Amino acid sequence: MKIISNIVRIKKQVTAVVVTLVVAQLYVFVLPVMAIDTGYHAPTNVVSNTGWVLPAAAYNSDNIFAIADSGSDVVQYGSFNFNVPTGATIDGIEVSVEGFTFGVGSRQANLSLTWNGGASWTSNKTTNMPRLISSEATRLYGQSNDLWGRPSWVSEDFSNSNFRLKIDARDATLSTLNIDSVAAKVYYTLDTTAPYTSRNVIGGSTQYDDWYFGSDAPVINLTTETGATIFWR
Ligand SMILES: [Ca+2]
Ligand SMILES: [Ca+2]
Repeated sequence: MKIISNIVRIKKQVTAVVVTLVVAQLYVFVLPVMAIDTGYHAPTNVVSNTGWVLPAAAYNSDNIFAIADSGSDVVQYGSFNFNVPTGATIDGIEVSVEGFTFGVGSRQANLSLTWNGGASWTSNKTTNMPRLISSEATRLYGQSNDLWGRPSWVSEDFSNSNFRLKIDARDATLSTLNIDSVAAKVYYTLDTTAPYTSRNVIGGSTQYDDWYFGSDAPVINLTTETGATIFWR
């Protein structure tokens, strides 16, 4: 009896695990909002520069460095080529900096962002890049829920004409700030709640190419039962 009882108990546990997995999968599919990020985008333009040596070297991680080495070094990077969908809710912005500080002193920088072509700037975030005596490192500033002091952003703020990253490395010391690469990532949420459009499908296979998933435009083949209804915006 005890053996049978244990088997029954094990069966119940296995069933519970299977049910949990099925529920978890369904939850993913019916989630009403979609949290997404753009992935890291590197700048492709030096909009303005005072004092930095080789500022464009920060476009790529290749151990060729943009260098701040004097008292007036300020650079503005632009043209990140973001494609944030219109109407998305902006959740956060993250900036990645790869590099190190070197020499007498510890030159760091203030990072700030503009959303209107340089007319206004966010609050600063001060870097904490390591000294070369250890090694270079990639460090992150901002995160998935950090709006850099602004109450909100809109997708248009990330256009190439509006969005820039400023790196202000003015410092009186003899140390240098050496940056191998910079990049930025935008976290956003797509509104997948109403209003939806619905369509009754006659049946068979129907192809639609007007689905909207961020920057992609996938073609999705739908095969439905006669009488099924699909919803989209
Ligand atoms: Ca490197
Ligand atoms: Ca580089």
